[in-house]
Amino acid sequence: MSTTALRHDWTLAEIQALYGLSFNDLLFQAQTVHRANFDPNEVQVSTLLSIKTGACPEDCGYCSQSARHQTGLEREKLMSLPEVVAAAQAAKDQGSTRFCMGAAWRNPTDKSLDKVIDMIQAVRDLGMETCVTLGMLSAEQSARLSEAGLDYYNHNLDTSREFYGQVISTRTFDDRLDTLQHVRDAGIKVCSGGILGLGEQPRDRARLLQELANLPEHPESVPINQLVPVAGTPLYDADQVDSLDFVRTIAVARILMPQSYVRLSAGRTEMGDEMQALCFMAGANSIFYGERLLTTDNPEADQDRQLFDRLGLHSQAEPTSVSAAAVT
Ligand code: SAM
Ligand code: DTB
Ligand code: SF4
Repeated sequence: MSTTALRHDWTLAEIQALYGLSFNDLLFQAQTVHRANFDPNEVQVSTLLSIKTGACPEDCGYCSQSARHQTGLEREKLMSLPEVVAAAQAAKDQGSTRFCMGAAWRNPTDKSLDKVIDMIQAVRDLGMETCVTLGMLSAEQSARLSEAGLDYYNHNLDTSREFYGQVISTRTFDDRLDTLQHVRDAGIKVCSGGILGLGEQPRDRARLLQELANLPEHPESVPINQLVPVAGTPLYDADQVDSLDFVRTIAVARILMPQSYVRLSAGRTEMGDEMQALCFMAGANSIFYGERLLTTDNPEADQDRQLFDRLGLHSQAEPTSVSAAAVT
């Protein structure tokens, strides 16, 4: 497979021009880039677990876990190590290659970080890749996670710099960039993307992708979430994103960041097989697998197995290293 040159100087006009292509031309370009860099029928499969749920001091307008929104979500303290290991083993048995642990924190305390580090080491011992998303990190905390062998840190930019303040007021866009820099400097792989359907304008989507693509290094993983509307959150009634505009965003992300995994992330329960097929055609090559995201539902594992079968897709795991029940 040949590879495509990586750029970090995309202009907004260039990105808007990609969005403005006819749908077929955009998807053809995205498919071409995808095929030059990846096996087009292979999908990386991660499983999520919420290790600490709810009561978050941040006010992200989309999130079920903010203490400021009345969403009826039950709060749960940090899970125990054996509970986490059991969930990771179950995910591995289903064919997942990466285990992503999320905590509803503004930032971890050093004491809670000790406990998360034990979890990371135990999940690594199962032979899985590890990812955590714990909120803001200092340079020192990032270095500790790196020493523990953490593979990925998830920290989304979510939307454009210009629209950010209308979604979250308790931290700034630059706070997000600072954490991404700490993670990168510590040598951990970066997972960073955003959410569509927050009421943003098409320009905000282009600006989000511009921000991600013009980081000094592209995030290795770029999750594109469709808002899962949660009753009680300020963005529950936000305008939905048009499904073809969502597919276009996947395609533009693929073109801007040719060697990154683009994850078709939250929102799949609302998407039909046809829309997901278009997203894979546009260059998405990663999903969350398993019935639960953090606090909301994801498609049943069975349904995803059928989807992979229908599309002739296979998971990144070696067929011999996963159980008979694994994703094909
Ligand atoms: N508290 C940490 C943080 O915000 O960085 C980690 C957990 S947070 C739930 C991880 C990401 O999930 C958010 O950045 C956001 O992009 C995504 N997310 C949260 N709620 C969502 C929703 N209702 N629909 C789609 N994506 C959502
Ligand atoms: C990401 O971009 N999406 C995931 C993961 N990274 C942490 C989270 C999706 C959360 C969807 C809403 C919920 O289940 O609470
Ligand atoms: Fe807290 Fe993360 Fe939810 Fe924001 S997205 S409220 S930081 S858990």
